[in-house]
Amino acid sequence: MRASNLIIIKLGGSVVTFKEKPLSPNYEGIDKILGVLGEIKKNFKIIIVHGGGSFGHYWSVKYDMHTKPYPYSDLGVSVVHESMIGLNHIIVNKFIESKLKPYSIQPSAFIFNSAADPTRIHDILDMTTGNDLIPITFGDVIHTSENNFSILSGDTIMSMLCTELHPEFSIFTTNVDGLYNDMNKGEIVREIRVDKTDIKNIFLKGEIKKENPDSSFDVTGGMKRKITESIQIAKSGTPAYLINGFHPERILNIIHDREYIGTCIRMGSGS
Ligand code: IP8
Repeated sequence: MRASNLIIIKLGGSVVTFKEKPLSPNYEGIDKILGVLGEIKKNFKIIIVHGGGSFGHYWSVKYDMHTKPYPYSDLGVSVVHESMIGLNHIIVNKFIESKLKPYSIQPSAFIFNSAADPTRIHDILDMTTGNDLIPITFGDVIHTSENNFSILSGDTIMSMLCTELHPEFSIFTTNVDGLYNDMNKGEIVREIRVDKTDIKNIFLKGEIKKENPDSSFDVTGGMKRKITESIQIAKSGTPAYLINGFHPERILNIIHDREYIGTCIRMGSGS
């Protein structure tokens, strides 16, 4: 069943940090998003997921850690995890300054052995219902099994939350306007309708002709992962929007059913 007044928003690492500059939060980027959350909160319960940007990704590259479960360096696990807690701390404090009421949740509180626990996920939703809180979770390094760890993308957490909670909207913010059909012309794909096919077919249909921009250090798969996870979300009935987080008024346009710049991946075939 669709949670009609729930919105789940991913704050991309390229919005909340300067992705190419190690360990540098983008306070202006965070502030911009905060500027619209108060307005969204009037009509919606909100859950936030944020990415690793120049915190988690920077250290993951340094310690050669990836999404594949593996017995990575213990020190690497400590450092990557701590860097994500540090970034989360910065973001959560910015929320508090803005009088929003964040509640930080480490992914290990609801994800075990690479799978999300539905009861704990509904617990997170309850937090937005009974209280006036905004749960905030984040991409992280997480224990899988038998001393193996893996880097878990906030994009994957988005799909874990959305496929369980069925929000009305799921929004991925990045530093670009959406998915490009042709980067040279700057053309944005406005809508992708997901039928029973998988991502390969979407690429084959020629809807996305050129590589979309990715950062030089991104261990979780950049735009490609966003598309894969968005397709899962769309298949579960929630439209997934890929928009530019530096223009967060576009989120307001989406929820108020106005024209917006961005890409929507949604259920259904045809256009
Ligand atoms: O930026 C990555 O999360 P993402 C988290 O959402 C780490 O893919 C630890 C690199």
